[in-house]
Amino acid sequence: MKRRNFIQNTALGSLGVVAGTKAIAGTHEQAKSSSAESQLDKPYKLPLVIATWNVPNATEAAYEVLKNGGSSLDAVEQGCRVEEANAEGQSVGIGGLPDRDGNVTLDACIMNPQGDYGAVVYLQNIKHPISVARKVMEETPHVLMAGSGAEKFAVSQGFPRENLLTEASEKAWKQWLVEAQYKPIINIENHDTIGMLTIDKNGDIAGGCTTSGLAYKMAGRVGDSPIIGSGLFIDNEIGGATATGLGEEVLKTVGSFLIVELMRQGRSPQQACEEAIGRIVSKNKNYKDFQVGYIAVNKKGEVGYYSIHEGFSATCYAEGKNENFPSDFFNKS
Ligand code: SD4
Repeated sequence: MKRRNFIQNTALGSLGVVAGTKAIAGTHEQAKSSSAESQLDKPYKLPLVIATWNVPNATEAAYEVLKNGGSSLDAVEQGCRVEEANAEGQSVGIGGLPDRDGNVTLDACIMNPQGDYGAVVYLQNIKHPISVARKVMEETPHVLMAGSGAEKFAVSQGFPRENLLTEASEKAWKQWLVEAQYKPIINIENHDTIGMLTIDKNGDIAGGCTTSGLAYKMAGRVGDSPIIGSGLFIDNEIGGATATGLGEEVLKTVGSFLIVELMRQGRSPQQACEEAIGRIVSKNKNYKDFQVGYIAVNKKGEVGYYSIHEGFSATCYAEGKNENFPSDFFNKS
């Protein structure tokens, strides 16, 4: 099933797929579904790729690199590039929905097993921010570059400038302008960010996160996706985590760093994702109005995924199988 259809078919508010694990501010009450159990309670054999949402082409591209003995860093870059190049995906790369002034602005970051980080924010006219983020990490003395400076740097590294506003996204923006109300239809329009975690056969972990951010955001707005510790965090001794959803809430709780630190203290990836979602829920009376989803892996090849609302999923390619799993979620009411 295509990602958007999957998201629409499991729209926010409908009930049921799984019996849940409730986690608020650190308390856990385990009651997992059978589908969650079969995937969440055993470590996968390495190599392994896991990504947010239903992105089989992206996980396949990443797994291909790992299968051929490539590094987790190369794998995550290649995987993320697949979604960036997909003009139909309206939250990543080309075809991303613009800000309210009509600019497509992209955010991305990448981390390698050595703990190095590179990121770009508010990048325009360049289709592959994940690769520019890698160049920032590898070719500059900096870790984070923004706007026109990042664009100039990308061009100097050989990235072509191109128009990222597709006809479909321009049409959607013009329609939005009629009322110009900023009310993101959470879980449908704004949650195709790809966050990906890869572990190579030696157990070395890398991660990437790339997005066009929230549709019709204010010009200049940057979300969690390119920010270390929020949209993504890797500690090769422990594991990694990445986020999708309302970036403002992920930023306020430094979600991906939190998950890795919880795993360091002994939580499984699943428990850590649930606790990080619990942290957001416990701090927001209006948690029913927005979605956040996390995925995580640990060094053993165990995975976890969890969200506030139904509709989130994770794609996992391991042991020769490329599968999409609906995520368990907090809001069962
Ligand atoms: C952001 N977290 O910019 C991103 C949005 C997202 O799919 O996940 N979009 O807040």
